[in-house]
Amino acid sequence: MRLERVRLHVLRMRMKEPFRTSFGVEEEKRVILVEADVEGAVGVAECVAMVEPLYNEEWVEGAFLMLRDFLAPALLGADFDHPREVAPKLDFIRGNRMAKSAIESAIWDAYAKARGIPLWEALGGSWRPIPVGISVGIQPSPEALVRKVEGYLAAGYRRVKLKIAPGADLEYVAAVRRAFPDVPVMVDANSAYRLADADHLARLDDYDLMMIEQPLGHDDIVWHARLQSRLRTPICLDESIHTPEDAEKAIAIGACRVVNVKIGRVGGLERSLELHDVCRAAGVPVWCGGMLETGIGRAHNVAITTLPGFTLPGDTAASSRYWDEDIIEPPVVVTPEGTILPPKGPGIGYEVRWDRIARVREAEAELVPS
Ligand code: OSB
Ligand code: MG
Repeated sequence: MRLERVRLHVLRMRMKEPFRTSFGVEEEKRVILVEADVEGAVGVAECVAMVEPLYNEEWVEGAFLMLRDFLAPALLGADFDHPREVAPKLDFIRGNRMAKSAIESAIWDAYAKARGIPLWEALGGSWRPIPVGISVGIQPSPEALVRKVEGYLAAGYRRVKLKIAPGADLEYVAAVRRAFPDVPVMVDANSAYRLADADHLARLDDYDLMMIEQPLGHDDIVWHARLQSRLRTPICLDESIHTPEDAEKAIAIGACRVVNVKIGRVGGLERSLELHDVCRAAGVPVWCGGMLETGIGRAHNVAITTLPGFTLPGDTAASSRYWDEDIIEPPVVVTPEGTILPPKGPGIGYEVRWDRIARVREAEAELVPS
C-alpha cells in the first residue's frame, strides 16, 4: 500500500449554540479535513484541534502547517502493509497528536474502503447498538441546566455529562440530581481545580455520580491519585492521557478508575486501540470522548466504540447536537433508546457531502510524493 495523495480542507462551520467549558467558549467550529488516497480508495478524517490551544497545545492553524509541512511529507510515497504501521512512522515528531490522528485515521478509512469493509470491522470491533450520552456545557443557572438536561433525556440520551467549574458545580449538580434522581450523571471539570480543593470536590460524593472527569491539571497524574484516595466518586482522566503508557501509569498508581478515549488526543486509531487494550487488560472501563466533531469525526468515534472495552456510554451525540446540516449523509442519529447504530457500508459508512463542504471551505492544499 502506498499513500498517493493528501488533500487538506479547512472549513468554518456555524454551531447551533455555543459550548461553554471551564476553559472557554466555542462559538464557531473551524476544522481541518484530511483526504488520503490509498490503493484507489479515498479515506477521510477530521482534525479535532480547536481554534485556540485551550484544551491542549494544538490549534487549527498550527495543525494545518503540521500536516502540510511535516506529517503528509513523512508519509507520502511510503509503503506499508497495514494502517497499524502508520502511527510508528510519525513517532519521530514530538506531540501534535491531533494532527497525526487526522492523517492516520484517514488512511484507516481508505484501507477499509479499499477492502470494502466497515471501519469498525477493520479495527476489530463488532457490530452492536452503541449507547451514547451527551455533554452539556456550563449554563447560566442551575434551572437553565435542568431544562437543557430534560430536553436531552427526552431525545433518548442515556447519560448526561455536566461541565463544571468553580462557582458552577455543587448547586448545578444538586439541581440536576433533584430533578432526575435515577439518571446516570457524570461531571467534567476540564482541569479547573487544584488538589487543595479536595474537600470541596468530596462533596460531589453525595450525588451518586458515575465519575468526575479530569478535575486537576491537564498535565497531572500524581495528584489525581492523591485526590482519588479522598473521593468515593471514580475519577476519569481525559487531558492527562496522551499515550497508552500514560494510562498504564495512571492505573498503576490509582489516579483513575475510568479512561476517556479520544482518538485525536492520543494520536490516532492505532494508539486508541492500544489504549483500549491496556485499560481492558487492567479491568478499567473506557468510553469515547468527543471534541464537537462534524459527522466525519463522529463516524470515526462510532467505529472505535464498537471495541469490547467501551462499556460506558460515550459523548458521541447525534449530528443534530451541533449542526443544522452535517457534512455527511445520512447524519448520525440517536435512536429513542439512546443508541447509535454503526453503519454497515465500507469505511466510515457515511457519504461525505462535498457540495456542502465546498460552501464552508476557507482553504485547501493538495500534496503528492516529491
Ligand atoms: O473535555 O470532553 C471534553 C469538547 C471540547 C473539548 C473538550 C471536551 C469536550 C466535550 C464535548 O465534553 C463532547 C462533545 O459533545 O463532542
Ligand atoms: Mg473531558
